[in-house]
Parts: sequence; C-alpha cells; structure tokens
Amino acid sequence: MSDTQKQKAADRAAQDVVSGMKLGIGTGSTAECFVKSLAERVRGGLDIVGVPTSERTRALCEELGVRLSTLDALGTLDLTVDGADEIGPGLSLIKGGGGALLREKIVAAASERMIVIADESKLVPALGAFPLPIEVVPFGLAATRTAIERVLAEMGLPTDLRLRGGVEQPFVTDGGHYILDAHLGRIDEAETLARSLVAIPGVVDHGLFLGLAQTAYVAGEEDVRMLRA
Ligand code: ABF
Repeated sequence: MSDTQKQKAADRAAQDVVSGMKLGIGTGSTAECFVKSLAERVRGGLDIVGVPTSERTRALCEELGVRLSTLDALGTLDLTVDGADEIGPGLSLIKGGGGALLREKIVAAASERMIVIADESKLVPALGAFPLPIEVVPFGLAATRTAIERVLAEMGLPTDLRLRGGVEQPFVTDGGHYILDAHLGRIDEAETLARSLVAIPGVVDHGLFLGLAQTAYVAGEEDVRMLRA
C-alpha cells in the first residue's frame, strides 16, 4: 500500500491522456494521485474535460483546476481512470470500498476504455477476499437483505452481510443509498453472482466490475506493469 507506488501507476495512466479527451475520473486514494498527475499536465497545457465519480473527487478536481462537466452534457467518454479494491483474473474487479461504486460503474460503462490503477497489493488470484459492496435502497432494507442472503446461500456462499457504518449510523452514498458489505471469502462464479444480485429489487448495483477494464497499470517496488484483460 505504498503511496509512491500508487503515484507511479497514476502517472503512467496520465501519460495516456491527450488533449480533447472526455475523461471519467475515479475515486479513492489512487484516483486522487491520478487527479494530481492530471492537474500537473493541465497546468502544462493539456486540454481535457472530466466527469468525477464522487463529490470527493469533484472537490479535488475543482481545487486543482481540472475542468469538469457532467455525463449528461458529454454523453460518452473516451477514457475512465479509476482505482480498485481487488484486481482478479481478466481484469475482473471488486470496487466500492470507497463507497462510490454506482457512479464509478455508470461512468466506466459510458466510457470507451477503462484503465485501472493500483499498487500490486490489489492483485489477487481470485476475487472475494475483499468484502463485496452491494448498494441498496434504504426502503425495504430487511427484505432486500433477505433476498441477497437467499442468492448467496443458493450459490453456496457465506451469508455474512454487514451494513456499512452500522444500524445506528449507516454510511450513505452520494446517491442516498446504503451499502451492505458481503464477506464472501472467494467468488468463483462472478458473472452469475453479478446477474443474480442486480435482479433483486432494492439492489441498486454491486462492486463487481466485469468486462469493463481493458488495461491496468500496477505498480510494484521496481516498475509499473501493464496488464490487459
Ligand atoms: C475506488 O476507490 C473504489 O472503487 C475502490 O473502492 C477504492 C480504491 O481505493 P484506494 O485507491 O484508496 O485503494 O476506486
């Protein structure tokens, strides 16, 4: 979890940005390193417009002078650069530990390309050690939770769901939703799980990002490796 490694991966991704691009800008500490690299290039004359994936990222972009617009105004984006909680086989990802998965997924899906940036601690042989965030509507929380547990049980997965922030003070996303973190251990059938979760009324989305990223820049002690899906 080295900040230097995160910055190196972020710097590498910033090199792929060219003037005229419409950019999706991720959330989290690695994405913040990217905003810093980007801002430096903007000061040097790079002309881009970004769509932030969270209010936190919006604030940093505004502070550092990165020009922003909205997804509705721009339509499609050329590239999204974002961090991840886990990077598994084929650049399957778990995201959402930072609580911004919904906007991150909408922005990534509206982009022609997605680059993931990370330090090598995020690389895993199989997804699932990191708890899978599931974004849910507050209304009917108990019913939604029961339906998720049923799906998990049917797939032979643990039904250990924890409301982020706790019952007294649940964490609220930028979209006004709650997050249930599913402690699964290992996810072998990510596609099936992803489909089953979004089919549940009350589930807004989940942190499995499958088939969205084409490239990852992963920084180790020595260098930055490029991985392809
Ligand atoms: C975002 O930030 C999230 O999807 C992911 O949860 C998190 C990773 O944060 P960090 O870069 O701080 O490890 O990309």
